[in-house]
Amino acid sequence: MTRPLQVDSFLPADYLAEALRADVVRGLTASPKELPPKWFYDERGSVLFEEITRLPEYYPTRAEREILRARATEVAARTGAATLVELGSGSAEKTRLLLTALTGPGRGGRPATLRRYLPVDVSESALLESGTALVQEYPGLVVRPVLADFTHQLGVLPDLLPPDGPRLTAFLGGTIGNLEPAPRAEFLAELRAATDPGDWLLLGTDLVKDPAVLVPAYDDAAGVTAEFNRNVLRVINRELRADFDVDAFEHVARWDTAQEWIEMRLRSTRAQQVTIADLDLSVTFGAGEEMRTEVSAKFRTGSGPSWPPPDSPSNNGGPTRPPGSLSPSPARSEPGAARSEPEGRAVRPTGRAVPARRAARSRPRAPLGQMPVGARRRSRSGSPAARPVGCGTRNSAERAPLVGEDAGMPTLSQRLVDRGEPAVRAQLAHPTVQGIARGDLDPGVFRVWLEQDYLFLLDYVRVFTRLAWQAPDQHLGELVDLAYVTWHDELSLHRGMAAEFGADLVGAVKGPECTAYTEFLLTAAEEYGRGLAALLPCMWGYSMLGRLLAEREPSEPRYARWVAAYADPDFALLGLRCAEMLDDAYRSGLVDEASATAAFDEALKHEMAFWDVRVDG
Ligand code: AVJ
Repeated sequence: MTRPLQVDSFLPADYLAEALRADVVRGLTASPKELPPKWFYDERGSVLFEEITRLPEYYPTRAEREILRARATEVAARTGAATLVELGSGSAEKTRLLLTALTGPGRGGRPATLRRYLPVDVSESALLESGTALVQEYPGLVVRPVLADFTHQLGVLPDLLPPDGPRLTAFLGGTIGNLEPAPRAEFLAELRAATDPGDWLLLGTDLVKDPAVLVPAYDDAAGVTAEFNRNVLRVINRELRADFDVDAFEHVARWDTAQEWIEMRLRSTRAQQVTIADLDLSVTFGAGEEMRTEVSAKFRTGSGPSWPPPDSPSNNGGPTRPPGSLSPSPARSEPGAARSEPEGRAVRPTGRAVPARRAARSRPRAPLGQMPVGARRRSRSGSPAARPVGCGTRNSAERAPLVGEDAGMPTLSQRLVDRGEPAVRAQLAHPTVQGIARGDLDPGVFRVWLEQDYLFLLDYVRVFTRLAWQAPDQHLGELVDLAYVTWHDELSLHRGMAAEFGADLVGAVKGPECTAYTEFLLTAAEEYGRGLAALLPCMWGYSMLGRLLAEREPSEPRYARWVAAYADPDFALLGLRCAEMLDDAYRSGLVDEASATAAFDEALKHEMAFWDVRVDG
């Protein structure tokens, strides 16, 4: 069981060293100067990138994980893949979502289809590390790591694959956005040549959206991306004995409206000369001279507007939706937002020396879709992500719609959310909410709220299960998951806080407000569509309230933690999932607008009243 992993290597011994030399000579003698992004990822760069994926501004990783999580089962069912090839597998963290779906029992207990997994990467250490873990986690799965540069060596793959069933090639993380149009076309042509009829491609890409969301994702407030950008200079200093003064370069991130890509650059803060000893090369930088280090292209779907519609006169306008809306304001940075991505422990950059091999880790990371805004439930394992492009599933921009389907027509959930926004804002005026914001709320009042909300949540979980019972097949898993996530994560939040506030969760008895709300919800949930509409005020409303409160930066630590939990983008994602199911239900005629609106409105009233909770008698 513990036989060592065999890595198939297709990289000539000095491949990476030679590639780095060639790229640096070419890039630094070009005008304007440029360096390819693949050299960011030595060990320190990889850690910095991991940190980027947890930044509040960097939505792509969370979005992609969320999508993968929601759709992996569907991908497994549609492709029936016998082999999963992953290009630029890196730590293969999100891959587990696919592996689990492809190896677990399928719908109706159909047998698992996946027999082997071929991660392809230029980092042997990354291949060994993740491969070894996967062998343990997925007994019976053949893991066959391939050390190769997928931008030039896709031709080696067909020989490694016995023709025993369809192959799924996954290229996630939005890494394809690093390729400019010409090399991108070449890469896709190579990929096509290495693909047989009946094979599948799962491509994760980020979509064009409001630059007010895009730019901060590449220019975060904490300066992590700036450090990541400058890291390429450290790599060259170390690997090629150069003398870049790293601190004399500033990070620049720009949205190129015409190309629809983000450009990262390093700007020389003064005139300076740099010597690269191993290349016998000396180059000068003028004061203010900029060198491009990365493009990250964003895409549009063929079938619908993402942001803004392709024929829109301007790419620079503000968000198209009002501030309370569910979708496009996504990553508007949420001050108190906790970075909860349970799968990634917080790792600090170590600055440890890096084995040369690792120097060029081409990781697939990233993006996809838009980060929603607005939900109450926390996701158990952060969120997955990637969007099948070749799979014929609807793609995220089409779903993203909460922004608006069919030429800008808002969806039902969007109409509801727009309509409900004032009522959520009105909650800010409630004395209890004010007390949370100011930090001087009587802990006794909060304790009662906590006990009541705990009792509320128990029934809330039952609402999800009641909806799951009626759900169309494609949403059954989603609703079971929402039930579980609420039961597991949110109730643990309450249990943790109960200890701090001396609340008695077990002995508490429902008060009238709580009873009225839960009775209403449980009744509404007897009808699938109505039930989903009734859930929205709680899921989306709490997320919005959390974000509004986070902006006020509550000072009392216990309240601040509570606020951060609800302001967390992961809660927002759960609300988005609920909204999508509602929209599906509406489209398929399971609910009409009038009854959804009535249920939504009534739930909103209960939300406000819930701030008055007290115990009977
Ligand atoms: C890993 C290339 C997809 O373009 O978003 C993150 C890299 N650069 N922040 C991206 C990146 C700056 C990332 N990719």
